[in-house]
Amino acid sequence: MKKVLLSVLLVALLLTPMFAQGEKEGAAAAPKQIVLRLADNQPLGYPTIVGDEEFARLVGEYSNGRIKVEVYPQAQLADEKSAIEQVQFGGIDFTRVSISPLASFQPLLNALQMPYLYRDSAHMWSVLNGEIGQYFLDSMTEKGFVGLVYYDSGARSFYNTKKPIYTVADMKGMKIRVQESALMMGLVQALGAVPTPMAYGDVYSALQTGVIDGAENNWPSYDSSSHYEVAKFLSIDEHTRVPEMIIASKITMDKLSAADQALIKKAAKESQAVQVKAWADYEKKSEAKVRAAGSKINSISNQAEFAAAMAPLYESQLNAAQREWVAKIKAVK
Ligand code: GTR
Repeated sequence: MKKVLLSVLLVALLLTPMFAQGEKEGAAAAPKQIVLRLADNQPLGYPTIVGDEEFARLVGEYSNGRIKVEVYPQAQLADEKSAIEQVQFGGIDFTRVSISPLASFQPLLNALQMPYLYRDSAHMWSVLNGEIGQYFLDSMTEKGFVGLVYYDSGARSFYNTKKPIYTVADMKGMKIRVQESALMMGLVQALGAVPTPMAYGDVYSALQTGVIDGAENNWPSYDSSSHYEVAKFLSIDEHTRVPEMIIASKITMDKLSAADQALIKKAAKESQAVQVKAWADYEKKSEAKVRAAGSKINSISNQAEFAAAMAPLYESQLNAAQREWVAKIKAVK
């Protein structure tokens, strides 16, 4: 009996390392988790963040939790321009940005954000979600990015600390903050005002201390940045619809399998519906909030006057190829 027990023990002892070995091999074969970072300069709850989070959720779902996208809001990783630079050299995997600063990296994009280009939001979405939009997403590859999806960003108007703007003459000499974009500088100059390019996060104090007189943005940003607290005059001229985009680093994407690249692209495209819905809701809430807070809001007297003042930008800021794209965009029904 003793002998039998001893041999059982011996066999068990001999087998133990094999099992251990087997377990280890099993663990090594399990798919490794991939963690990717996404930078956004807007705060939690803002519609672009709602979109980013939906994108992250879908990537998690389609990869069965194998790929995790971490969303970093409020410029925690970098301000908008540096986030784009870091995505270009692979330091950050994704960023959601306005195409204004992105056009410094891919100038073709200016054709998508010219003043008074789109008849309305429906026209813009037909362009962006059609062949033209896809061409521009694909054009990001030659600059080291992968263009994934467009997000809504409404229309931009001017606001300032001094007075309501009714006519182009009212803009004369006003110091207006713009995004880091040659086109936006030109646009403000075309109105006789003085453009000051500046990172988004610095605008509040620049308005407060009088370094600038005003800025321009959409309803949700005017609200969430608290600019409405210091720049009480909002004059609705809706000079541009500037789409936003999630871009991926080409360096990151090239390291992934074709299947993983495809699921990331699919997740990004599908997140758009949630972002657009969040945009519409937030826009209404922001308008109600800033009105209740005492912002003085007016419409400019004549949009055609503003459009005429900005019309020369279609010559001075665009090359022949971009002008051809503008013609194609205008022809979209
Ligand atoms: C917002 C946009 C930001 C940033 C900002 C700005 O509408 O969502 O990404 O571009 O405008 O004016 O800097």
